[in-house]
Amino acid sequence: MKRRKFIKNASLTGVGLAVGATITSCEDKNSKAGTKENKEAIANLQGLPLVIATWHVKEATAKAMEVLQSGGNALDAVEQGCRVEEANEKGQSVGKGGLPDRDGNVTLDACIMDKNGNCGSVVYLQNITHAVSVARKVMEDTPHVMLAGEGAKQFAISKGFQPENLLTEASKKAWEKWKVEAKYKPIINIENHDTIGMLAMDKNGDISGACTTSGLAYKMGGRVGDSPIIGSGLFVDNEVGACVATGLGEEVVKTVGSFLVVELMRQGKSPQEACEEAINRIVSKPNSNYKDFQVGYIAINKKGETGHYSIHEGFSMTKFQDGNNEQLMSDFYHKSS
Ligand code: SD4
Repeated sequence: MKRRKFIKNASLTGVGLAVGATITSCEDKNSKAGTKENKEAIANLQGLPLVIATWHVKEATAKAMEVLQSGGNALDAVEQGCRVEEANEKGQSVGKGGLPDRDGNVTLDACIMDKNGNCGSVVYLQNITHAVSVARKVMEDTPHVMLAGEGAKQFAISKGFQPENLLTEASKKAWEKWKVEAKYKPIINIENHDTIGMLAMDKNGDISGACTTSGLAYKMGGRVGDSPIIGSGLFVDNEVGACVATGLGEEVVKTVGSFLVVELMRQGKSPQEACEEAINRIVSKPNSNYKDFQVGYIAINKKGETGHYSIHEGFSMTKFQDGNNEQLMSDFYHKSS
């Protein structure tokens, strides 16, 4: 990963408030959220719209920003932004071209969540590139939250998605090489990673999020990670903020990571503090082998402040705000080898 610059700690440039405007703090949110005063404060926010995403995905954030600038809402933005990476065959941890499981099957996990707390998710989806859009259809067109495997695929086809082979030649070759030794060891940090989690705040101050991945390379057949699990891979509470996770999903699920980050922000922590605390929960577990795996979080609060933090060096967040689309290297927990 090319490290243009190391921007330590949180991005402190939250959404600016117009003179005289006040905004409900996380601490007293319960009493004021949804009030006329709060709505007026949000209407005065500057620095919107705003998009953040895991890893170095400037084309995806640019697409999301384009949607927002042309009047689209945060939900449309995160869906469209994630689709860019799903369609990118070079990205080997999401959508088409994703690395397969140990049996050679590419299986996708994705979810999406809107400002009203509605959500949709697909797990173990095969042969459909745009898992995030199928997740949105689950949210909008079914009474369910989650569809899995063949049911998810048939639902997608019934909605007009075209089945296709997602295993590209490059990913097939990588899998064949892996099969020679067939050692299963989660990779600690993947350079130029592209499993994508995205959060957007539109001009009205409303937040939505999405997450899409082909999961861990060479995972066991049937394995599902954190990414499609609401509260683990993604959580949005439009009155507080939102969080999305990346890295070793099993560890995120065990601590319900994204929900934890949002609840910490509800209690008054900044997005940066909340991400750091959620990483601390993982690394401070008894007998944690955190030296062997990576987890990263990005978060946004209702003031438009953002945070990002990981266990190991190498994680980054892409942020698009006020015309700047930039990759920000994350601070990290494990400083010495
Ligand atoms: C998973 N969390 O399936 C995903 C993979 C990922 O960075 O995000 N890798 O566990």
